Amino acid sequence: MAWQWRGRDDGPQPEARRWHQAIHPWDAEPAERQRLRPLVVIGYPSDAGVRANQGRPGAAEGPSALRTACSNLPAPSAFSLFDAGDVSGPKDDVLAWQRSLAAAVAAVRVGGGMPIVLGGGHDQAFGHWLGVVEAASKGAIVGCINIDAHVDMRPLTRGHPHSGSPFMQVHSHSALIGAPFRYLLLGMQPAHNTPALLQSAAAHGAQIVDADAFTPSQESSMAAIINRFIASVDLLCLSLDLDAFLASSAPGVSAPSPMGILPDAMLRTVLRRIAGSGKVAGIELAECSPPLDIGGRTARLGAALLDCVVRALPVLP
Ligand SMILES: [Mn+2]
Repeated sequence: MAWQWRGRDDGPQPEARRWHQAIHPWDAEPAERQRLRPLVVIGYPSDAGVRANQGRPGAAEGPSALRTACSNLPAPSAFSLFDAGDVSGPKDDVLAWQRSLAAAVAAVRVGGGMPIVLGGGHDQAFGHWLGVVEAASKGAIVGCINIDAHVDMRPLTRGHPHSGSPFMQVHSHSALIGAPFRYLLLGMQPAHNTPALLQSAAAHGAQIVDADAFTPSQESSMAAIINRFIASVDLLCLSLDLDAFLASSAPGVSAPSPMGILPDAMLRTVLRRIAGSGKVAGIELAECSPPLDIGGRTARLGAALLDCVVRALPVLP
């Protein structure tokens, strides 16, 4: 993978630096890692799961567009930045891609870093979660908060995972290892999920909050739901599916949401509440599809979401 980080250069002083000036390969010298908590980018350049879910392809190009969009973000002063490169897998073998991502995420966790997965089809969410579980101490409860228009708990297709099934895989694997299933979905669009899918997800233990809750009058009940969920887990994977957002803000996704949530102050409050909990063990941006984007705005939204989350992360792990 060629180095993709380049952008505007306002000089080397710390307060003028941008991501592209601060970021290093993850195999850089360990001394640099120890000074500040490392945030480590991992690319998941696959739309195999999207194609298997009959979606519009293009998310394989997501990681490079997101790196470009993040290049000019102001560099955080409280964290060091690294790029561990892209994971890979056989073209259509979604499970192999997920396993490859899990190994990369686990390696970053073991190395003391916070993985930031740039995707890629939302099937990545299972690999992300699995990697955090594999690196966590035995018995740790690893929950998922997913901001998404869709429940993403469809059954597998003849045993094969796809971009609509990652949290069903999290459920199955949790049962396999005897761990409780903790999944909170925020931003669900009733128009994009049948009652059967919603009932099935709820019966499996998913907590579902629909998009209408993203309004100031619901802020305190939303805060209570999020706080209660966070109290029920030891660690959290934060999944941000760009198709949760209003299609004019995020046209570059397989399945745009004409009535999606706004990337407004309410959303930022929710992101800060989650990130500020101190339990976030991994962050992912999913479904960025550059061939379907308009002027790069979806990738730029992804970068802005990441900036908001990173600013709210506690400095100490
Ligand atoms: Mn999704």
